[in-house]
Amino acid sequence: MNILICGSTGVGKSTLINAIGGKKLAETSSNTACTMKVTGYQINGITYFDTRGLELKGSKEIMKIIQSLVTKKNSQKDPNDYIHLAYVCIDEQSERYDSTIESLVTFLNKQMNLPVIIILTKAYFPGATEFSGKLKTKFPSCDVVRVNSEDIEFGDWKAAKSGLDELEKLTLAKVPEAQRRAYATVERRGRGGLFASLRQALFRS
Ligand SMILES: Nc1nc2c(ncn2[C@@H]2O[C@H](COP(=O)(O)OP(=O)(O)OP(=O)(O)O)[C@@H](O)[C@H]2O)c(=O)[nH]1
Ligand SMILES: [Mg+2]
Repeated sequence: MNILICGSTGVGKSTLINAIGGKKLAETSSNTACTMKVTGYQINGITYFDTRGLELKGSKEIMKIIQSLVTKKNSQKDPNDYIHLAYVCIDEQSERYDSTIESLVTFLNKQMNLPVIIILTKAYFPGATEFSGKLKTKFPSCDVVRVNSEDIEFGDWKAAKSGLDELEKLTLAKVPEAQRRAYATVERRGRGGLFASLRQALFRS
């Protein structure tokens, strides 16, 4: 299973990978754009692809890189090599997403037929669910989960890591759908081979 992780710069894509892996795998930075090229990290049988963040300047160029990566991967013969699921990260504290993020979600979910989980990172405050509610309404075909990937403290105030168990459960629940969609993409390209009709029957949703 391959998962693509994308979103704006500094939202916490690499920090999320480190939280999932339980150790420092990817470089992170609190003040500059950090991840510059796509890197795959294997954690418990899943490959997570960390990508360069969409920056205000140059977001179109980075968007193109992500689009061509997914298009290339999902044109391969073997559906096991596809990107099967996308995590689109949005910083909950910013309470905003721009039109590039909207286009990215549409590209992944509609054009590439991938299940998309929108991850609200830096979700420090358990009761603050207004923004996630807005996103659920805006992107009804995506799941939305709130995650705090790192413990944080500021004076007397503390927020512990949270949401990672929920993300794991949600990801597990998405596996059959992700597989079905990958096979459906192969079918559409006419590369179904001998068992094409069997697959069609099995995976018809
Ligand atoms: N407490 C807390 N800090 C976070 C979280 N996500 C990211 N951070 C912090 O935010 C900063 C940026 O995180 P990165 O993981 O480097 O962000 P990125 O999305 O990979 O950024 P680029 O590689 O530049 O695109 C780091 O200082 C992290 O420690 C989170 O969920 N909780
Ligand atoms: Mg990064």
